[in-house]
Amino acid sequence: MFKKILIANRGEIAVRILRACREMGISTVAVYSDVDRAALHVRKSDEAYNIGPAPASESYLRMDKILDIAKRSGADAIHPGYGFLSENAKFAHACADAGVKFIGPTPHAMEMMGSKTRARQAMEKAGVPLVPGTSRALASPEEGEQVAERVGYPVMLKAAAGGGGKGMRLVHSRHELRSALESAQSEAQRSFGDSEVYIEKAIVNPRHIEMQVLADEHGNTVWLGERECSIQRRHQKVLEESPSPVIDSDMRRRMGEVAVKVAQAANYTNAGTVEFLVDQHADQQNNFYFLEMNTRLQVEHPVTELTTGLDLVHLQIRIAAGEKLPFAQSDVTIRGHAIECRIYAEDPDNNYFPSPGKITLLLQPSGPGIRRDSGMYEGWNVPMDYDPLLAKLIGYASDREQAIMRLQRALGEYFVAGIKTNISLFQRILDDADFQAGKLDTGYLDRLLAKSSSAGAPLAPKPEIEGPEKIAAIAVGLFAVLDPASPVAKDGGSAGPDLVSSNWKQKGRSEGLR
Ligand code: MV4
Repeated sequence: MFKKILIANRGEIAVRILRACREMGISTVAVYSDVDRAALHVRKSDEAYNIGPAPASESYLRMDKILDIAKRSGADAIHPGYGFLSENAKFAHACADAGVKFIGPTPHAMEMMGSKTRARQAMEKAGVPLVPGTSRALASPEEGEQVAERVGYPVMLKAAAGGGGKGMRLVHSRHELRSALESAQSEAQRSFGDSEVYIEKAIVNPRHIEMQVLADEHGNTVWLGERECSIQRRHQKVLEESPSPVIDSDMRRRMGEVAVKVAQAANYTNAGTVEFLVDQHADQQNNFYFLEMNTRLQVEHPVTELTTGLDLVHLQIRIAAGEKLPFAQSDVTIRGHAIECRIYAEDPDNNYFPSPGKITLLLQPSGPGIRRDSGMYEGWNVPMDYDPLLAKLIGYASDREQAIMRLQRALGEYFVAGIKTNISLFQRILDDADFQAGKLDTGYLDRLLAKSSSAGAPLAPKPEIEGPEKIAAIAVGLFAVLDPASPVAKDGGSAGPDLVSSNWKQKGRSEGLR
């Protein structure tokens, strides 16, 4: 087993990985940028090293600096978390060259899944169900028109190097195709340095459902159940749950077996997620199609941990250390229901733009069936330089209804002052009749948000805390700000929460106007 692991990440996921290491008796090395000197992951690690200025390109994305710290600190493995270098095949290669184990799949598997056309070719060969379309770059608009006639409009143009929605174009008819192809190709070139674009039949209002897999380095691969990820906005997931309200045990098994087939066709090792689009037919059985495979631990992994009782980070580390999976597919049982809310530093009254600043008061939920994975603490300054995910609040219970009730209760206990958060959005989703009925697809959240804005004035946000508790919380916050001995009073305290760094807000605005 490894003695020391370097965590090449920040925020809640770095804390999550630190916890697993602590439980396993492995010492930890944190890395941090200039603005993260006081971050929670730095405080909780055994050793921490500065890796440069705030921009990720000068710190968390610097392979050379991170590998240098790994050598200097004597780390024998690196956990990349999600984002940053987690799906970078070059980095996985460089780790191997430096004699440090990369906790994740091989560079080969990462490369295959990084190219959506290569992945489609391999999966087609393996007999995995794909959305009808091409598995090669479109050579001309004429070829695009031919394929579109064959599979039927609407069609989706996608960048081979893409994923996550970038370089994607929905095309409704023949006369739109040529210009959509040109703009998709130039966006793909600008974003990825690769203009390759392919075509798929567009599934209208699909569900986005993904399957967790785990594979050891001895040829054993298992599936661990699905996560329903349809509630998202601008390709950013907001709430995920497991199991999906629309999948029965037969479809789950078929999807799980296809996901294992995908992993095996890629010679996949460690934790991975196979994404599917599920189309909805009122009259017939739902079809599912392979979309892409994410070659990392995902943000929403806790819902799978709760429904399977497994610790995915422990298992990732054990697999990377060369151990065999300690269980077989027949040992995996899925029990209960888990729902995750991604708590972001965002302003619900300002189109969910990022809202950085100092957390002046923080009251956090706990209690039965509640898990909280968080990277924030009272007095911490949320920087504007990274993804504004603050914490994940996960509700777990024996069934979906009770998981919803527990989350509603826990969200009411959350009190974050000094910055804006999207906590009120989750109260709305969990209170919504369509959500409660499990009527979800990838258009759900936009419809929910459109409902309140078309009703004129925005809905009054539900206060997180009511009555005397709220007054007490505000008083505590005021005293904290007024007390010169309080860490909260040191800087930004007198400026007030609404005057803190508008830099990020401006950045958010300019990106929103893109
Ligand atoms: C699609 C699709 C419909 N038909 N492909 C968006 C992100 C990228 N990973 C794939 N995406 C989609 N691909 C076909 N053939 C609809 C989407 C899509 C989507 C997928 C998952 C979650 C949210 C989404 C929101 C809009 C579009």
